[in-house]
Amino acid sequence: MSYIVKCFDCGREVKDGLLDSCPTCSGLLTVEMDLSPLAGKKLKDLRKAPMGVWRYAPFLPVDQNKAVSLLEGGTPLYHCKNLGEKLGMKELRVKYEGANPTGSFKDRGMTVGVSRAVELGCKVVGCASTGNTSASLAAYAAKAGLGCVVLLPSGKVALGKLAQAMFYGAKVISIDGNFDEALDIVRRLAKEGHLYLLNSINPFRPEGQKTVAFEILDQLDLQVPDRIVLPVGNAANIWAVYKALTEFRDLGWIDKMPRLVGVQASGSNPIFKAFEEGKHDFKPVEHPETVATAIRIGNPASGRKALKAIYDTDGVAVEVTDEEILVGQKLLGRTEGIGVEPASAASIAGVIKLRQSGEIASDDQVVCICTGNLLKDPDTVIKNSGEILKSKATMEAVKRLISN
Ligand code: AN7
Repeated sequence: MSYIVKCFDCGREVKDGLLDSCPTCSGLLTVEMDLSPLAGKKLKDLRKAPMGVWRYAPFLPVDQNKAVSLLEGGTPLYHCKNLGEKLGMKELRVKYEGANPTGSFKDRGMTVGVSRAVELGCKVVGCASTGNTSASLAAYAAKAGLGCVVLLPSGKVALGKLAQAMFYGAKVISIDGNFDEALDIVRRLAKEGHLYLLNSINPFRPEGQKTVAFEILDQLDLQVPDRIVLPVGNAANIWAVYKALTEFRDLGWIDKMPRLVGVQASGSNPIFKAFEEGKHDFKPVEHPETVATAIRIGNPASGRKALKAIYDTDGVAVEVTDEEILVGQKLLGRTEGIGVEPASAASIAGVIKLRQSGEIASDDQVVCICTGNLLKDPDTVIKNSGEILKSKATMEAVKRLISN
């Protein structure tokens, strides 16, 4: 396990482990793993280890023996035949990240990120969050015995996520502003040494998040799907997936790349807009809004990485409305029994849209990454699931209701 941290923009190596951007050009940071220990090896050599993030330890920049782990990863890959049939697709699959320990894909990045914090000797970790990052960080910080500070946009964090951050003992600070403003503050706190930053601009976070793509390929016995579809908020996860794919490709474990589809909510769509204009950089959206509060982000920190991931794989960015997101969420639940939060349903809504436009063909093999659990956002679920029937406590009254 050896690696360097380097600048995504100027390529220079960065040695100071506490920086969140390049000291020379202020660019984004990324980890470059030395994969030479894996030369001549095959995926099956890793399969002796149980499913999960740490099966892929040779691809991760922290010592597995000192890892802070809650046994994350190893989530189901469902073949969605019912929904596929409705959409005229044979090979639609859902990678269900809601099955992670805190109910979202963030746990994959956090096991690596918090392990890194411990390695550096940091005592307090922190993040800004639309909810899931804070829930995950709070849990891993508790496990590691670290202090934890989370900054949340006031009134815009789904109830389940807020409950988790409070429950695991983080100092929860509600900011009178949006995620982008909270991130700006927490980055400055990190710079002044008040905490170790564990947002996904920390390049160790995407390293853990790579494992969702490793697992998809592992579960498909290295049959490369035509497309991988995922929601884009702060935009690190699509980069992580891209990076994972390039690593398997560079080892010769796969010989082609899936096309990546980044899905944004139409009220928070800077990456979609940049893609439409063929640009490699984006303009922030000033007042992001969407029912999918997890991706209510106007100035995605890893936006340029996301655009590279999309262009390099001959992929696309799409936008979906809140209504389309809620339709996708309900359809997945009611045809497959899979419950995901609105941001995750954006990936389903994206598939529906691209299938209708013909961009996705009926025999395309498609994997949707559904990033978070239904129970994260019970308010939205209850609002959109119809009425509860009320009854007197008698057999007759109940019978009347069920025969209606
Ligand atoms: C369920 O928790 O940004 O594009 O602060 O919770 O890598 O940001 C959450 C993001 C998708 C977007 N799905 O991933 C946070 C946060 C769910 C999410 C995303 C998020 P990125």
